[in-house]
Amino acid sequence: GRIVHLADYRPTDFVLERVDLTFELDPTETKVEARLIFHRREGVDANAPLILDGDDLTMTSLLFDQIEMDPARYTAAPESLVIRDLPESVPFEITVVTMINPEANTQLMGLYRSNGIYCTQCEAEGFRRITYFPDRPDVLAVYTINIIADKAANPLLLSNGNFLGGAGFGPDKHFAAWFDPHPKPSYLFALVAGDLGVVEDTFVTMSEREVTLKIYVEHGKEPRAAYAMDALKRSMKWDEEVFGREYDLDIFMIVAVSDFNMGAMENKGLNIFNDKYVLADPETATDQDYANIEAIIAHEYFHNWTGNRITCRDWFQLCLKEGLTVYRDHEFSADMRSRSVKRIAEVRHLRSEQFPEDAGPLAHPVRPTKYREINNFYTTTVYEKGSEVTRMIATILGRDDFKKGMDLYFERHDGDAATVEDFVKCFEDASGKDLKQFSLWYHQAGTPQITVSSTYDAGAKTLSLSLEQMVPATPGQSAKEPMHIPLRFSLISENGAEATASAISGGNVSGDVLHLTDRAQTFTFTGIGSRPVVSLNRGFSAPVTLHFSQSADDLGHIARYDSDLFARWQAITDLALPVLTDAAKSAREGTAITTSPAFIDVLLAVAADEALEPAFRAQALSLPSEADIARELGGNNDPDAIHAGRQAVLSAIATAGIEVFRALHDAHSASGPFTPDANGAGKRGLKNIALSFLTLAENTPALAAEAFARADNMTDLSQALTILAHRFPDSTEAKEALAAFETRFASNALVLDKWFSIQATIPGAASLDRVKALMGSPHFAPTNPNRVRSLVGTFAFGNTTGFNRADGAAYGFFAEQILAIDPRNPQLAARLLTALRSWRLLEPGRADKARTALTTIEASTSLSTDVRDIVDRILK
Ligand code: B3K
Ligand code: ZN
Repeated sequence: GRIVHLADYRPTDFVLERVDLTFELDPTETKVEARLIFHRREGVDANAPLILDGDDLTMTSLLFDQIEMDPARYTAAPESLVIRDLPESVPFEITVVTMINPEANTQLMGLYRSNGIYCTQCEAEGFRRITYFPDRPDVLAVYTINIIADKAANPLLLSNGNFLGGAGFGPDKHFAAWFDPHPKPSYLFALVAGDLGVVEDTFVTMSEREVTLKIYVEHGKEPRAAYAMDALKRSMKWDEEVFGREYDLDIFMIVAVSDFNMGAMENKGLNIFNDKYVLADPETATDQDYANIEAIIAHEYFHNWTGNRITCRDWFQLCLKEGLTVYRDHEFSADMRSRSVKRIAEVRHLRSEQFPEDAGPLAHPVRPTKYREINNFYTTTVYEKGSEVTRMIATILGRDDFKKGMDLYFERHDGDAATVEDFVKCFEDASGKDLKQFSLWYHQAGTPQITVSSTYDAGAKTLSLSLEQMVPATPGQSAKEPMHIPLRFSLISENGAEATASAISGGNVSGDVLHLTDRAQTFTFTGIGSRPVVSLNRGFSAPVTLHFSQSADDLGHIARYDSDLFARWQAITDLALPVLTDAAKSAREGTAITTSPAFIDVLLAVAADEALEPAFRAQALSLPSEADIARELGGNNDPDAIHAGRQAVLSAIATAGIEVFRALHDAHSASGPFTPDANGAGKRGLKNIALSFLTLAENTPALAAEAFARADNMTDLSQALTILAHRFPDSTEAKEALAAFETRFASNALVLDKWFSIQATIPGAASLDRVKALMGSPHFAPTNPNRVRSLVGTFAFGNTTGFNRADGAAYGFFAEQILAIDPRNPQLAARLLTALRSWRLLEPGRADKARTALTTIEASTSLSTDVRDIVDRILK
């Protein structure tokens, strides 16, 4: 594939006015007739041909204004259709018929079949696998869809918009017609046909219109869609209340399918979901599953305004819909659950996924300027960092001006294919603030590093805070400009109160936000009576890394007294990291591992503090991950030493806190009837982490085996199984529990994904053989993305010691898997391959072996553009 540049953007030569599609569905020979009405855009050369995109298409007929087209006037190839000699100004109609094979579509892009259900995935460029089309997001049109299919096998025929009508068609077939009045780009087209069960409800909008809500799932699974329906209704209400956005069709449908490349897709009025993010009940779904379902249902629903009503001009603007919509779903979940705990989880995720991306060979700006394969740009940078950039706009503008800016955006750009500049301009116009320097967040890749030091002058009663920012070099961007970084802060006095300053100099501080805009700046606060503790980047107001050597006493003070729970959690993390990196170094050198008693004291005090919500305490007790420690160490890393060091620290905490953990475990064990809300989840979270520490302290599988036997919900059951399998993999208890779990859930593929993942993440070199053996399990299916991700993906992304075993055998296995998956499903293969993106941070022996595996992949002559793009960039 060639490289696409943002700078080359120009509008199409022809304007598409209408789209009428007729599908005659057949598992292997589906006929698609597309009637497209175009006119030449004003000012375009009268000789310019019409160029339509295709991907692997076979055309069987082409009409011009209903008459067969002279073959001299067009060139049809699998990847394009070029038509010449077209009218200079009058509209004309092209009717093109293509034949496609949904059954053979293993890429899961375009029209395919999943478990006997016809479904589509068109974002980003899947529509061109259905028919020839100007397949780009700035071509908006009104669609009418006719679907003809065998009636017995496909009682259900769905597409976007409102249902127009249906009838019988010949002896065995029937048809349905749908009309979507909202102009949309082709990537939002959807079609579903098959036989599914349905859960139905209604929602009355703020202007009192009744909307029919339908969630389609496999027959028999209807009860497991209840939570998704509840989340949908809460999302609709929240978007009205918080963003003033009302739904705009008579019906909103969600269809759950079992073969899907990602989480879900926001097709207008007809969202298609990976069934993993729809189906839930206490017996089969964990608290994390419930939280994910709530967030993803909301995310796709919110796209109706941020993505669909206002779409992207081109794919470089992807963060315009994704970053903004992630921000919206984060805010929704924060309102539905605990705001601080949600923020902690977001930041953990950002640090473990986005920071490594931004620091490695795949780093790119939130708004990239070039791509080779757009599907490789649905990244955590575009999504999560994009959300953080939106959050910073809200921080800089304040609540009211942010709301005005959003309202202006909806008013000014409804019906548009917009750009990031359009978006930012709305906030500038609404607030009168200049966001020019701030916009660098969209253009400069890399996580800003901020070095901080503070000096208190008791005589002068001043506190000086010196900050210096550095944005690291990233691929294609060696020199960076200073950014506008909004840092929420507080000065906490000895008694825990917030200190106030009489005057501030050296930079712009508004309210509790300090605006760092120069490369280096010293802010001086006067009138400070005693030395305060500085709490900086509260709530993680900016996605940066702080280098601020605060004393353990100061961090302990924040951990105990800060009124911002996020800052308390951050202080605990800052206390933990040096302990964990020291432990890793000791493990590497073979010297004794010591843990700071002061750190353990703070941690146990937080754990036992009944004034703090359980979910917060559970977060505090979940120490930084092995990947976090690796990032902190910064290079030449030995995953075995990191693991051993971390385990030693966990054991020391467990031993010191055994009574605390026993009390927590017992207090929350009889939790009463299951509720999936944040409160119930928080209690289970705390109980289960207490169980894992207790198990460490006692070093026997007995407690976890008991918990496994007693569990009445999937969270407790899978946690107990994880403890058994990860800590005592060879014990009878672990083996029996794994076997019991497999038997009990033999017919539930989504639950067995947990069984695969738990086993794939058992630490140690032996896990490679386990993963290989599991690939032979009758429950495994190499063509199903969820199965592949839960086994191979979890192993590569989540098992640092197993995947990085010193002999490099797992890298070799991984390369084989990538090469086997790629011909079937390039998107899946490319996504998995990013697991090797941080290979350069490994110690030389492992790095060498990882490079060999990558070179093997690179040497293949038949790679997809997707995998070629990733492997080339990772190796560069
Ligand atoms: N917009 C889709 C993602 C499409 C990915 C295409 N490779 C889901 C979402 O972000 O809501
Ligand atoms: Zn999205």
